[in-house]
Amino acid sequence: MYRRTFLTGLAGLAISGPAAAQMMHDMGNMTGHDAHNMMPMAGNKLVLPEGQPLRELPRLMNQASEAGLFKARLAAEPGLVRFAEGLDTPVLLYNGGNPVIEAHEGDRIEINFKNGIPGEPTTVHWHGMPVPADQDGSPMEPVVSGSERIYAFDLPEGSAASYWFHPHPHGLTAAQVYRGLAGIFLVKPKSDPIPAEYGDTVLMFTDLRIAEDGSMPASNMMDLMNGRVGDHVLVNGQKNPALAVAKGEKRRLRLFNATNARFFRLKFENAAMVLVGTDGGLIEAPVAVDELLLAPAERVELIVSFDKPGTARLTTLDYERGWMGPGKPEEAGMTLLTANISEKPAPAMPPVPVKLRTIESLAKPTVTRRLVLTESMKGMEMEFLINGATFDMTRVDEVSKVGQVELWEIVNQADMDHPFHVHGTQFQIAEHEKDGQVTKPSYRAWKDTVNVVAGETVRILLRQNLPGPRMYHCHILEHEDLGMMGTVDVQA
Ligand SMILES: [Cu+2]
Repeated sequence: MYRRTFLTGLAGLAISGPAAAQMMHDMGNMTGHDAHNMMPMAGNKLVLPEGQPLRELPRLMNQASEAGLFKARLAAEPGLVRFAEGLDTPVLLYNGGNPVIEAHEGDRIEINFKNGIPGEPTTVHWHGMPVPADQDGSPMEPVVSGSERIYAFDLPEGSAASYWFHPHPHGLTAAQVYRGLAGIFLVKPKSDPIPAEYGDTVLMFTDLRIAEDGSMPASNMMDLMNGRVGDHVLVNGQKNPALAVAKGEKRRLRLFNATNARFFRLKFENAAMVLVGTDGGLIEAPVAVDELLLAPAERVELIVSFDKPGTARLTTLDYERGWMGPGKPEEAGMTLLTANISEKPAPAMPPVPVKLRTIESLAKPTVTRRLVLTESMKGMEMEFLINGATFDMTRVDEVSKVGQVELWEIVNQADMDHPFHVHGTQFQIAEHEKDGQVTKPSYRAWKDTVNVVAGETVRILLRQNLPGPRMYHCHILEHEDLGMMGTVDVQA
């Protein structure tokens, strides 16, 4: 699409589909105060407390007594959270928070889920996990308000990784996620090559927009275009929390981008980062990194060495992701986490292992698919398209076969970056191509989400091991709700 054409049409912009219905509903209920929030307002932010000790997210307790079984109840419900002094913010939570599920390779999982969200369907999508299609919480399997269902699946060998879970009801995903619904799913291996001395710390990034009265403003037109970006990035629900470490300590940190649309280009000042894992678990060998980009829905595992006493800040750098229209949020200069490093040295720590695991090389693909991402104006409506179409639950876009290795070419012909996610499996990036330049990744990794930069083509290799319909979509959740999603039917 042409940005200039689009901007001249902005004042009369309308957006179609369920998200639009929600938006029109919200706009109809607008007060003067809400209208004030139509554009992101710098200098109008609530002050949130910073520097409090980093808290751990609550664990979902296993109620099963047999070995190899993880059984629990999970409910999505309204709740209140106090982000700012004296103000309660109405949110949606899983069991009153953002829980961490921890299980092991080989385990059987049985989650009895209840949708306690008044008047809205929801699902629980197990993002990145190799679960059967009918257990994956896709938009085709809505759980209506007030009802329950069981999600049951087995965790295969080799599936150890940092996954997460979130709602996926079509047209309502973005709002249910920014209102608070997300959790972490850690699958641990039988034996872990990362030394236990490093600990294992979850850092879940969310993005909060909060009005002066403590409420969360409804999304506006800019949010639907660019994805909703908040005023405050939170880590485990806290703004810039503090992590206490000793000089010489190494920590295993798992970073989760659970925001709707925030791209994090991250740097750790005064500490050394080594990448050891991606969306689908450990990579083959550690890779030292100065900075990294974490697009919406992506995860990384890092070993961070705190060798100099003082403070080490996890900060953001500028990133150009193709913002449309006014109100581009500040990306650079945020401090997400502050590590306070003591003078007193830590007990000697084992070195980072040289070898982490072996990742199979996917065999020569027998099928190639081409998925072209575009943005366009249809009359006064903004559309986000894959191969010229928006999502239709009754349409099958691609037909695949269990066990077949495929090359997918994701061609971004839009003006914005779009983080591309495939359900049901992990993939490997074969190459990136932009302006005729081809670059191949320097290490092999399992991924379920890859950022496709504006104007870029990313080629991925993938294989589905389980049958059924699977979604692929942009993980800017507003784009997904507006239909930047398709279905591949994997046949047995
Ligand atoms: Cu997108």
